[in-house]
Amino acid sequence: MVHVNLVRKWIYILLAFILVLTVCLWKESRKGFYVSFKTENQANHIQVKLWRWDILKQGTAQDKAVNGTGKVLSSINVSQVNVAASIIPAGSKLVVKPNKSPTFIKVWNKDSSSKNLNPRLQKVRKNYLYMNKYRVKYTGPKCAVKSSPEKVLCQLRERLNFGMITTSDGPFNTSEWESYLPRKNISMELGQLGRCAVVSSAGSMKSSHLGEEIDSHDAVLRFNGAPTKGFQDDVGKKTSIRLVNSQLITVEEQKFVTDPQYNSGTLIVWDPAPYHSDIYEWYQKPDYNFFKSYKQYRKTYPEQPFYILNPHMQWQLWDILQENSPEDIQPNPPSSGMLGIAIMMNFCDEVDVYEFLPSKRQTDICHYYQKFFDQACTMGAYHPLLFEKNIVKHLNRGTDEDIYTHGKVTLTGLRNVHC
Ligand code: NCC
Repeated sequence: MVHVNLVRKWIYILLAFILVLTVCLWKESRKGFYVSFKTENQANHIQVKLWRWDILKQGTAQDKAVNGTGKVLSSINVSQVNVAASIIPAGSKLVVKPNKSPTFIKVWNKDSSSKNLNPRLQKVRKNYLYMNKYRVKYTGPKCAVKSSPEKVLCQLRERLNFGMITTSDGPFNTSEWESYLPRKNISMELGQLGRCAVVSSAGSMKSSHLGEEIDSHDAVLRFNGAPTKGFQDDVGKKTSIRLVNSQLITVEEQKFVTDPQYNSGTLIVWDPAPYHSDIYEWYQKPDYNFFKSYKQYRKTYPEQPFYILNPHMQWQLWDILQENSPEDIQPNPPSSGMLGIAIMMNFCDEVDVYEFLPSKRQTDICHYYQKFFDQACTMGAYHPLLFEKNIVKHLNRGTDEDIYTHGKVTLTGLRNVHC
């Protein structure tokens, strides 16, 4: 009897021991550990907690993360490229744990390729390459690897002419044009700006609650018909500059002249021109003949500064995009978004760009102010948007977390760049 009790006692002790061991092991397996890795942004080392089960799934990801040997382009949709895609094997999960709850971070990959576009957009890009409407004859270098961010900033600073059309530009040298074109130089008009915001029109601006943050900037640039009224909470209400394309002011001429949303701030219009053509050639055959509505607007609102962007700038910028892309980019001018970013980099000390690189709110809804779905708005069809976004990601001084949560990138003003 004594013997049986002893055995029973030992069995209980053993069971208790196994239970404690199981609990300990379970607790241990829940603990993450830190792996410091470099994001694409050289300036940022972020502490990322890789959960052990992820590491177990992906083998020696920790080593790969640290020494960078796991460099792959993720096979997932480019718009959903994982922040870790360049350092952790495709398909693996990166868990960032700044607080308690793990979250997936997905941000734009600066090496996104046209292969990541959906088949329709790949076809559209090929068609534009074939059409070559603006007779692009690019003879400069095409870099398999982008130049360093510092070098790209120097290319922007040294090669872009941010001038607006004046009466000294060939066909505009008439008394009639003299009465329409603003007398004041745009640099004088805007002055030296400190912190600036560029607000993309993307659907992902919706529900962002970024309005207050955007309005806290010294100057805010918006595009085309992007409204603020009714959307203040998400996009703010300040408009210092509005960059419009010639299509908007020609096709929607009536609205452009009568809609009061265009009346605030400085207006700049741009029109696609033949590749590095002279101003005479462009003037005779603009993409959209916007001169009539420009004049009409100027007559109606003579006090509002309204400039015409010198068409040389679009192709100077395009050349830099092409030079820093390993594949052929659409031979069409950069989007208003990219032109506006470059313009603000010229006038401001620092530029925060919102939702040009999609945040966690990414959606196929084209604009925050319309219910229209098309992936082309984010990934590009006519404009080489994909390649523009690659460069902007490359130049970002902010964190990947800022992109993920606010769709925000921070760029250096060109006057602060020393080449
Ligand atoms: O759509 P759009 O651009 O006016 O948008 C302004 C800039 O915001 C960025 N954007 C927009 C939507 C989105 N989902 N992601 C983004 O990153 C882009 O950088 C974009 O340039 C243009 O560039 O001028 C464009 O203009 C429209 C249209 O002409 C105007 O809205 C006026 O109606 C073009 N759409 C069409 O022609 C149908 C668009 O291709 C480019």
